[in-house]
Amino acid sequence: MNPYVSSLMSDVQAKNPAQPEFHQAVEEVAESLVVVLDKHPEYRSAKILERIIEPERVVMFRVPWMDDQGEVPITRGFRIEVNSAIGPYKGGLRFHPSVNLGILKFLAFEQVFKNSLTTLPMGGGKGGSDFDPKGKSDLEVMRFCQSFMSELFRHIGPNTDIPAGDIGVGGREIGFLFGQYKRIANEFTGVLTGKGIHWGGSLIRPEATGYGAVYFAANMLETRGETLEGKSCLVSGAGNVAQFATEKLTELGAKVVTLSDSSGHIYDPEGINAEKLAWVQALKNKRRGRIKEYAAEFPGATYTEADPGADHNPLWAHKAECAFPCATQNEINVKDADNLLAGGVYLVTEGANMPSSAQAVEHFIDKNILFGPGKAANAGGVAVSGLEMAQNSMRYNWTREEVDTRLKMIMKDIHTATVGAADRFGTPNNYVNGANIAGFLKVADAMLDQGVV
Ligand code: NDP
Ligand code: 2IT
Repeated sequence: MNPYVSSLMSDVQAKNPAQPEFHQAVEEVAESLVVVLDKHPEYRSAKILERIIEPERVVMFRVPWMDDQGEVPITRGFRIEVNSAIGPYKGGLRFHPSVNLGILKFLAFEQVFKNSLTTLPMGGGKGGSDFDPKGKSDLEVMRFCQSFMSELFRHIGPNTDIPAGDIGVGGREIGFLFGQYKRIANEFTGVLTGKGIHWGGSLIRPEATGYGAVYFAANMLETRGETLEGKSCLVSGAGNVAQFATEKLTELGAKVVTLSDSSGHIYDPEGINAEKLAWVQALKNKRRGRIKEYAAEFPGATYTEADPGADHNPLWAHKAECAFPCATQNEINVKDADNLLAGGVYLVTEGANMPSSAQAVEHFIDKNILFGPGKAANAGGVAVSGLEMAQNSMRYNWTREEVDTRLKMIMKDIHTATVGAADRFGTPNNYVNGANIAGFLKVADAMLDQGVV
């Protein structure tokens, strides 16, 4: 390891114990930036990276609520406001039992670079709770959201910090959160994104992360004179990002053969066409069922139960050309990376945040495959959140086509900036370095301009 990174990481680990995902995210960025900091001693002496690593503010609070049995579960709420150099804090809320300080700090840290790449004026933040929406009634989810917002509201605002969705937070949760914010603040503002279409939401926001990841993949393939048409694709997850990645891939002539949830994955060699996807969307978004049911519904498809003790995920062992991890962090370990490469995959586009372990990323880069890291490839979601904020400020709505055209342009700009920075700093085709460097430079220059704050 580079001596600067090694000393930085000892400090980060000492100051932030038991936060492995945060350490992983910081180390990757620091490794990419060594060459930049060598060329620009002004960033090093102003401690720009060290300052970005230390969140501007961390809020942690109690969220008591009452379940349908009259019990009072105590859950924990968080909002991590990492950096506001180029705009108000912006980033999603995650409701999942695995949520803790370290996971949200990694997500908020990544968000700073991602938001910078979008070309829009947004700083970085993230929040959430260890509340598990799975198996809860709508009323339980509403009571939880109201309690959560009763504290969160004092830390956010349309010019301060604008949360949105992430794992476990979709249209239903954003609705309950917005209702409570509006009631407390007595203001109808664009304080959250991912809102309903008739109350301030933007067209294409639900689709944006998945669509954007596919546009990014198409841009990557274009550098090799190829398109997605006819390509066989592995997609993980079955939530927001996975659903709309599948929709766009199918529309562009690719064949998606897998989907998953935390219980297991389905493999459909015929491909998950529009009609089957509509069934999955009803299953997941309305009935809130499990992906296992797909195999019973569609003959020819198989279901494989997840084995938490296994050293690899069999989803990544199917033969294909492209892979779109769209579930969660570290879902591709080094064995999975080997399986992907052995199965013929030469494009990995991360719809999820940090779905590939550090070692898996190393394998992809070593083999010189097209590897699109999440902070570039999945930035379409937050980009359209930025467009939702713009529309809210104008009190006007763009059409579906207008938003989609802007999303395509933004993904293209992110691709160009990423490839350009990788080239300029001596690691051509390395999208990891390119995204980290391009995302960093804009924030770093803004921080230099704004003095020691
Ligand atoms: P959803 O809650 O809609 O879906 C998440 C999916 O991933 C579900 O199928 C879920 O299965 C699965 N999953 C979640 N946690 C795990 C786990 N620990 N192990 C295995 N499977 C898991 O979330 P999104 O689709 O919104 O988010 C997916 C990923 O994309 C996350 O990494 C998120 O941070 C990232 N992302 C999301 C954006 C957005 O706009 N929504 C924007 C950019 C990135 P199950 O139902 O069993 O839990
Ligand atoms: O990880 C992410 O970029 C998101 N969950 C979306 C954030 C947003 O503010 O739209």
